[in-house]
Amino acid sequence: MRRASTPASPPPPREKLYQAEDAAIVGAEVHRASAGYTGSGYVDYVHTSGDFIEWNIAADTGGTYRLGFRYALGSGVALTVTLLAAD
Ligand SMILES: [Ca+2]
Repeated sequence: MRRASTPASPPPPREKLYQAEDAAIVGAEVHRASAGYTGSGYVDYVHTSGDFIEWNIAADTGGTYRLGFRYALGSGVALTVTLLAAD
């Protein structure tokens, strides 16, 4: 008797964590005063405009990847942030 094969489940997603303080930082500053950050600090936008963080990420293979983005904002402060992705 031949048994039906079970389709192989996809491999679990591989996760990589990219810290802001390790990226290219323009205008902003690395700080450590506020608790709750991961890595060796966090990047604080200190100017009203023009500050940015740039990660250069090389994927192992082509395909679709999911991106998560974690940030915090101090109370009483409004900040508009734009997240851009390019290939
Ligand atoms: Ca960090």
